Amino acid sequence: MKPVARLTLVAALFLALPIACKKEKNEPQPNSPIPPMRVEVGHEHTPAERHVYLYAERNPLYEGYNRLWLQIKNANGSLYAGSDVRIVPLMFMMNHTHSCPVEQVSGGPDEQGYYTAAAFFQMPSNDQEPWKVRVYIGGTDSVDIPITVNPHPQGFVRRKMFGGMPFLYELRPAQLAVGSQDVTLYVYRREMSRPMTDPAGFPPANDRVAKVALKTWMPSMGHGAEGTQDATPLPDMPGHYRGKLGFNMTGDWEIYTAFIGTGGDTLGIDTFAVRF
Ligand SMILES: [Cu+2]
Repeated sequence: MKPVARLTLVAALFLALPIACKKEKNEPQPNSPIPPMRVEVGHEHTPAERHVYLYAERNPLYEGYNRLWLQIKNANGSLYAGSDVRIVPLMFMMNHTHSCPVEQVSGGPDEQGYYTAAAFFQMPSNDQEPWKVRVYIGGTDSVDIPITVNPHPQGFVRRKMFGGMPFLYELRPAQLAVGSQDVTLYVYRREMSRPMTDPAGFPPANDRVAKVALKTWMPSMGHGAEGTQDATPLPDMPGHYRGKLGFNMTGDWEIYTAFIGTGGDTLGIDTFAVRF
């Protein structure tokens, strides 16, 4: 190596180092106590002339699990603080309308007037088939807030039949990098006895899925990696499963998932391809 080239390489390494550290610092951690960013995704007026603001962690939204916040202002500008607010996301498709898994608004707002909820959008919206978040306030007042739901960039939001029952799930690694990485799976199912316009028709899958067995594999080199742990249910977070993904080098990896039933049987399997 020529001295100049070596110098350039050393300089590049020194430049890359602080960037790498900084990036790691900014990665959102699954159990971070720091509240996430809130961005407005919609604002509509109700028949009772209330202003309803819908917030999420990003706009437009992506398929899969999204935390949502609402802030409601009365006609006189004061913050609404009732404990009687709930949401019903609806997708208006060509041939039918359906809802999705929801973590319902519970109780009143925080000190700044924000109500907290979450929704799992199982498919993206398009020009003819929009998603709307219907907000009910106090039993008589309601409004639809149109939202845009983009396709998941890596296709990690899936709908599949396992043993005749439709399941909806997302695989969300905290980060893709060498090491043992936290991964969250959001897992729901279709409850056929409930209408598909009711979020209760899409309950968390905890009554069917005991855990999600995980394995990482690098097909091009024929090896796996240490540091993988099966995803098990998070206490008090129905539908959320947490595990670890082990990667021992960069490149193309496959993540094998097996949904293990409460009786220890395998309900279904799926594969996710990643590259980093
Ligand atoms: Cu749909």
